[in-house]
Amino acid sequence: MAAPGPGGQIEMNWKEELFCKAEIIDQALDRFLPPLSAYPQVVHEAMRYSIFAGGKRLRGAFVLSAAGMLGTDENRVLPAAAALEMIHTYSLIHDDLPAMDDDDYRRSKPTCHRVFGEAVAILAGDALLTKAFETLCLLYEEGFAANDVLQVTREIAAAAGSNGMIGGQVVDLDSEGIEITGDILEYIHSHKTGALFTAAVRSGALLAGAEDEELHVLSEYAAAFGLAFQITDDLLDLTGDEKKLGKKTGRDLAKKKATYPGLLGKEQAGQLAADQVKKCIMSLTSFGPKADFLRGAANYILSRES
Ligand code: GRG
Repeated sequence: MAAPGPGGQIEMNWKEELFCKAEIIDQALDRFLPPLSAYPQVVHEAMRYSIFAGGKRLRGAFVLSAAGMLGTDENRVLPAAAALEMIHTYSLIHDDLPAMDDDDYRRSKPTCHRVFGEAVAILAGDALLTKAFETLCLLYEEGFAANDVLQVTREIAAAAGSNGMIGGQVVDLDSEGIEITGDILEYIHSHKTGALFTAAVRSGALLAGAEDEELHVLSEYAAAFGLAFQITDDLLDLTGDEKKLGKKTGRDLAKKKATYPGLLGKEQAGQLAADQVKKCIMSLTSFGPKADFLRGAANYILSRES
């Protein structure tokens, strides 16, 4: 592991905690997904290839952390954490397709369609999305009330759909090569990236029986986190290391995509990301040390390299 950066020991501890959560989520994904040997094998191979290609598991970790900090056993919310990671991976598989971003590498590996062909990649993405909702039903078997399982399922579906991530992706594609306003750019980022982060913290919190005020605070945290995360994603596309990122850089410029560095310049975009991180930290004050994992996640954004 690299030497501690500006965040020092705190950042190291946060990374270790993320690593532990990611391992538990990976084990759950392995249990919930059909085995490689299940017929028809090719689609299960493609689903597993992309899901186990080395994602950071931030969205799943947010579910665990939000539930854990409100007193619920993190293991009980694993179906929601796994479901969010399945939806996230489906979105990456589809985003990489020739009809969208047309990328050859993702998570340091050839993209799903480069290995399995476009048709299987589309179907593997579809299968991950539908498997996510089948997996969410397992929350009921974990003893959560049907009403809460329904509410979480509804919020995750909305976050993934045309008023959430897909909406953001559509406006993003529509905006290629044209000048757009800051409001439209914010719509793209908050829907394409922010919606799943918001659904992740809210799902964990809802299952843990959070009060309305707690849900409100966590939604504010996730919105600021999503924006800061996406701004640094845009900055990394300009200045990041392809090896560490595991994908090609310079894609936004080549595709004439609207980005914060494009709209504001690199320095101001970096400042906006830093402001959002401060907002994240401020929003968590009422939770005290219980929210240290979420605080660590916000601090990590500014030093992230992948
Ligand atoms: C195709 C339905 C559909 C949606 C695509 C999420 C998305 C919408 C496109 C991905 C494009 C992109 C690079 C968005 C930036 C933010 C983002 C989602 C980055 C990747 O998330 P990480 O860094 O990925 O958490 P890992 O690999 O660690 O899981």
